[in-house]
Amino acid sequence: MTYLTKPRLHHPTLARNRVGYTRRDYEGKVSTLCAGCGHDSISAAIIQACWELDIAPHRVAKLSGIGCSSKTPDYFLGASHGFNTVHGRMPSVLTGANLANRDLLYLGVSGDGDSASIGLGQFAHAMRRGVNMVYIVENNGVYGLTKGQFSATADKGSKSKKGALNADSPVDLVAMALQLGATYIARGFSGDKAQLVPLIKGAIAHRGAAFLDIISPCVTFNNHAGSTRSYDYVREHNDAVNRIDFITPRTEITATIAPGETVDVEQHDGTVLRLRKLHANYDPCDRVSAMAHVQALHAAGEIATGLLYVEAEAPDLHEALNTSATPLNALDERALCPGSAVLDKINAGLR
Ligand SMILES: Cc1ncc(C[n+]2csc(CCOP(=O)(O)OP(=O)(O)O)c2C)c(N)n1
Ligand code: SF4
Ligand SMILES: [Mg+2]
Repeated sequence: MTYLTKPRLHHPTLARNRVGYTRRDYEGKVSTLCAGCGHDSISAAIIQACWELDIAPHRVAKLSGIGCSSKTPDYFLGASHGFNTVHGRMPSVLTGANLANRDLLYLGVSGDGDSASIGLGQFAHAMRRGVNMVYIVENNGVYGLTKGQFSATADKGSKSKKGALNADSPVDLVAMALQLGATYIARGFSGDKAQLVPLIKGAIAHRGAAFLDIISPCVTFNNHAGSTRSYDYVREHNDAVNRIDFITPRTEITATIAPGETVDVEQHDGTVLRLRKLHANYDPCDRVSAMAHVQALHAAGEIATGLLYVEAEAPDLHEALNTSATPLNALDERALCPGSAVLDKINAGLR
């Protein structure tokens, strides 16, 4: 096993963002994934989004499960907190960390095997609880790390590299996230960075459960004719419902756009998601019609991408549980252990 590190020196004139970091400060170790793997493009998009949003790397916690996709947090944000959990258990570890300290940005990175098979229950409960997080599934339709078995998201009728037919119906994580109550739901493609970076930025700015299903071809085991997750297939069937521009309060707006062509959705922090409509009747604020539209496109063999649903002013889990606004590690002993009189009161309230 090799652990390659990148040279620390960089050109002194590299641009710095508002918190003083260069783009290189958001990188991680050298990737050990196959050359051309879609997952590496997603890492690059995460790096770009965090650098452009001026997020200090030490304010981010990256969590993942097991798989090629779950290895990727090692390849970006090398100065952030990280936790590589066991297979399919990222969502519960992320939930616990978030409850202990709500001040960090929680970035969960998973695969279609990690989230749609062994971790399906964990995925579902993190969505329905509204955990404030960005949950990314790098979806290639196979278990890449264990040599290319069909995953639960593989389309019925699609073929493996050796020609075997997948007879099972797919788990559509976007449809599940819609049904379960996630409040920011998008689908992107690792091969379309111009679409992907603003989708990630919008998810970071969102408060609540943000889910990104990113089609990410596995060049080694699932990039052949007969696969519905190959670069060629996704390019030919990518049907974007909208194009998103992410606008911070300080962004200078230069383009003039005719009314009716765009919808602006303002999020709780003042950022605006400007959506240029590509499907005239698509309403990303209507959960039920979004579900019908996405499934109709899937039935027609198309892959709906773009910002599929957003509820801009969503409550998150902390609000529902009325938890302490101060991270647990910043509470003093008196607050953490307020004495037997308080305990007696709690016990009395439970009788
Ligand atoms: C408890 C457990 N069961 C099975 C495995 C074997 N295993 C490792 S990765 C993986 C699937 C990974 O697929 P996915 O999440 O889609 O990631 P990819 O490699 O495709 O990015 C499996 C089944 C494991 N590591 N742990
Ligand atoms: S096996 Fe597939 S998913 Fe894993 S690194 Fe290689 S191309 Fe990527
Ligand atoms: Mg996979």
